[in-house]
Amino acid sequence: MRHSLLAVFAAALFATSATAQEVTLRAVSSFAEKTQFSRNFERFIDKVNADGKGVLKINYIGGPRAMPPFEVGNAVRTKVVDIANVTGAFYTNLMPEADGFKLISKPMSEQRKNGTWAFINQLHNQKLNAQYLARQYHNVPFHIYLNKKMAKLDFTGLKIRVTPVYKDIVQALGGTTITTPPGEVYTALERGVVDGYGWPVTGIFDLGWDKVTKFRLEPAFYSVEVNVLVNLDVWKGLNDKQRKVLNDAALWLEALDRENEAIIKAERERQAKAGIQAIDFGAAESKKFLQTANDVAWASVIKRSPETGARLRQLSGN
Ligand code: 173
Repeated sequence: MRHSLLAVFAAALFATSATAQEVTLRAVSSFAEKTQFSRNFERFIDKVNADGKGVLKINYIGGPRAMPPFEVGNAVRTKVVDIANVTGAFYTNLMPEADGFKLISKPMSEQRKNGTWAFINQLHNQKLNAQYLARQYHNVPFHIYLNKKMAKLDFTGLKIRVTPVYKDIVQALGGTTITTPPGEVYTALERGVVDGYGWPVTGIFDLGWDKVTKFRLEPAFYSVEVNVLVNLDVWKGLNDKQRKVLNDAALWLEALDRENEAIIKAERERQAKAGIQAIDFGAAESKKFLQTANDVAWASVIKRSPETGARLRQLSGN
């Protein structure tokens, strides 16, 4: 497995310099191929390859079968890959502030105008040796899914699969957390290693999790962020025409977020049809939950990154 992988990357390296004018970028996604949070990135690749004919091409190596999700950020930093589709939650080891991106839910059109994009791009330049090309899914929230019914909004006695996205709120409400990449969620549920998991409102059918999920806890919280990152040396080595192909496709990709409202509505209906019941403790409890979720997440970000975390909070308006 390791050897064949190395061969793929080595072959791709040679391909980069194959033609004088056209540049080929090697891409990976931190989510499984053809699933919810890879799909738009794959559309982006198709668009780049159509619009960039003779100028720039993306060679999609694949998802977690090609590279473990929690290694993707570092692979961009070290130029093991040139471009990647990855959530900040998977590279908080390199950039603690990335845990705060889930708290920024303004549309990207606004973030590009009010300095948020520029600030986050600077963080990526400095800490990840990367260009922050695009952010997707600002209007898709997360949930905690459960297999045990709760009597009140309290995770005491429950083991919940998390990433950094959900860790603080689950612990704040008494739960035990187990961090895993998405590829291990099904087995953990099936074997009863966990009683529930954090995940966005969309995408649970992709890997068959509906078969091992009984409840969806309300309310929805935070904001999904899946970013397209380009290694900074690669970015600087591109000419204006090549960068324009990527930048134009990035804006197009961000605008796909307009589709999310309808996708979320359909997904909630599909969950109901699959027998997944909503657990809802009402408006007052939900409000308290959202306040706690917001407070513990900012406290955690600002504790680890006092200055940059505070600046992020200011830009977020939350
Ligand atoms: O739950 C996760 O793996 C996670 O953190 C995430 C982040 C963005 C989109 C989907 C999942």
